[in-house]
Amino acid sequence: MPQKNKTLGEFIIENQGEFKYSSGELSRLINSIRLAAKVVNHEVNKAGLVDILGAAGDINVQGEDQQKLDVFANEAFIKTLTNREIVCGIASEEEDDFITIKGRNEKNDNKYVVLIDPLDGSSNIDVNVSVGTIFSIYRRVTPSGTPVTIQDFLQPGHQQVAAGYIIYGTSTMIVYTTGHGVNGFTLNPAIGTYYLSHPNMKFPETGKIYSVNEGNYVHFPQGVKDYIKWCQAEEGERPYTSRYIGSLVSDIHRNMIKGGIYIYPNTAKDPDGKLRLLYECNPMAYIVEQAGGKASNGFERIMDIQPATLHERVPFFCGSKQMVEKAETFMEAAKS
Ligand code: AHM
Ligand code: MG
Repeated sequence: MPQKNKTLGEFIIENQGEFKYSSGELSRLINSIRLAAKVVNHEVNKAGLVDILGAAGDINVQGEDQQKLDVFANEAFIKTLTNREIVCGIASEEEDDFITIKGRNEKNDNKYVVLIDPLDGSSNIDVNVSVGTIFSIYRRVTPSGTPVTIQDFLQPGHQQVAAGYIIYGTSTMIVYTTGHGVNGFTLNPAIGTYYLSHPNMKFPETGKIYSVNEGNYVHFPQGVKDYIKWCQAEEGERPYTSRYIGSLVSDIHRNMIKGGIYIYPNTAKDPDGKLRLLYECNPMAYIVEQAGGKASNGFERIMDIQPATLHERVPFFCGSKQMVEKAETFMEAAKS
């Protein structure tokens, strides 16, 4: 049982043994993500000064181009993971194709691939509303000593060895799992250290919050429309409360603490939904399940879907177990 007042660094070292392949590599990898997250956090916190310091696309005083934050975050994570030579490949929501990393002496002998959404919640970046980073880690399936292939990235979510998110909110937090529950660490910006603030996070079995972009209501499948109407009906604990930030990480983080459901369904316009299976849904599903919640596409478990392409999208229903199960009953009933 994790203790409070512990730093993330101490926690990683102490829990290294829990991981079945423990060789220190996964710990080093999570350490690198922790480092890159601090760099991105620093940049995200400066975003409000953009009018003073110059907007994306401008030239700054050093004569360098100002970057958009999502491009900055993408480069920060890729650079940190590449320089430390601990992964054999990276796939990013911001890149068309995966990146091969040969590693020490070009031996291609690193074990892990990382899939990352470097800065999610893009519509919130310029308006001082929380955004997040989402990451997912797998062991490669192709033999060590050879360059990674697409097969190393197209693994179903249940093969993840770790997943996490960083939330750049009123405070900055890292929340992650290696398959032994979920723990959250809050950054003390004065000294640049993350402290274990949310040990052993658990999704409440049920809740009163539903999070969905109701502006798309007319395009939703009938099952989702029916579920929303049920959430709004006056009976027992209902009507529920609607809360939608439009930042997946923040919406799910809040729901994990308070109890709730997040839905991004398929719509008439987007028949596969909006969210990406590999960069957004699988890592969030792993965290949510590890916290006792549930994640599905409305019919089947997200982490059992066999991905076919790197950037594929999937409808996403995720949150308190009983709420997701209820939504699924509406989806099933409206199927015929
Ligand atoms: P992004 O990867 O372009 O940032 O999009 C993902 C985001 C999620 O964080 C959020 O839940 C959703 O898109 C919001 O979409 P919408 O504005 O359509 O409601
Ligand atoms: Mg995204």
